[in-house]
Amino acid sequence: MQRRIVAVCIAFAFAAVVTLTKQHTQSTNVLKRDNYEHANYGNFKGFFNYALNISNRLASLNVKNFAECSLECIINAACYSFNIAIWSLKNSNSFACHLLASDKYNHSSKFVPSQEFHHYAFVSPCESSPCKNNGRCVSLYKENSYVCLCGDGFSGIYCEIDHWKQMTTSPVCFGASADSFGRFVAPIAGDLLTFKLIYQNGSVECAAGSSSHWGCTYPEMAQDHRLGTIITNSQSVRLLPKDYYFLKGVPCRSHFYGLPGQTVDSPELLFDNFSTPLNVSLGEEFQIWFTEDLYKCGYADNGLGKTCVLVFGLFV
Ligand SMILES: [Ca+2]
Repeated sequence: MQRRIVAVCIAFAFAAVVTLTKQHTQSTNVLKRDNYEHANYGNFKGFFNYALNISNRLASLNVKNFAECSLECIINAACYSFNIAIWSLKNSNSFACHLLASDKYNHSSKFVPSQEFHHYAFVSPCESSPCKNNGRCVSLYKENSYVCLCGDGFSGIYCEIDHWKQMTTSPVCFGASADSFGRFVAPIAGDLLTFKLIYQNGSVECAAGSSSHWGCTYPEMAQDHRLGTIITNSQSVRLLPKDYYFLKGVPCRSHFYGLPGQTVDSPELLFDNFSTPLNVSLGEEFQIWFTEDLYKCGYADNGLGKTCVLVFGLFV
């Protein structure tokens, strides 16, 4: 007869560690799934009145209690967390139990307060937020370890190496009319992948009452092509974004563009990458323009407001 050993440890948030054990299994790891020995265990941490609302639900069960839901998760090789109902189902002593194929570290935006569920996840080394600079932490539960997936411009085991260089020591401002472009010069030489502008203050206006950090909120503008802030060289020739991102075929509005993940009021404006890195020399000038001002297209109704930014460059 096959023997199944199951141990469940629960570390409640804001409470002492509680252990529910049928037969306790000593290990430093938080999770073991062994189909050969049928020895399974997992250490869970509870997040009360929270739920992970992701669509890839492995199973929706009705269980008698927390322990049953946790055991179902442990023995399901694809399960890494679960939501369990706070209240029992109507006219029943059972609780809804949702087994999930991922965790809150991979879906932090879907981890939300809940009046209906508590959330439980395997105790993770990602809980201490080891990945810097918005790097994504991926738990390796069986190894009791993790890896950091770094965003553009960062590297290192903890994404601690920052390849972004600040190119301006004080804010640069640009407006939307009267040739009110901003100007900055490269403080170092090197091969540049792209720029990003960090919003400081102010706004630009593409029409009366339509102001924003980077673009145009005029209602008739296409929703996905509303950005109008561009980087040029010292001759006012556009460098970024590349042609690909601009609206095609509509006079004047074809000077506006869309970039994935960027909106007219993003706290920063991250441009696309140069097709090949741009070789920049020390002291080389660049300009920041509002598109209607540069191309003299639809600029007459623009206000005099200016957006002020700090400029960063991503060097190879
Ligand atoms: Ca305008």
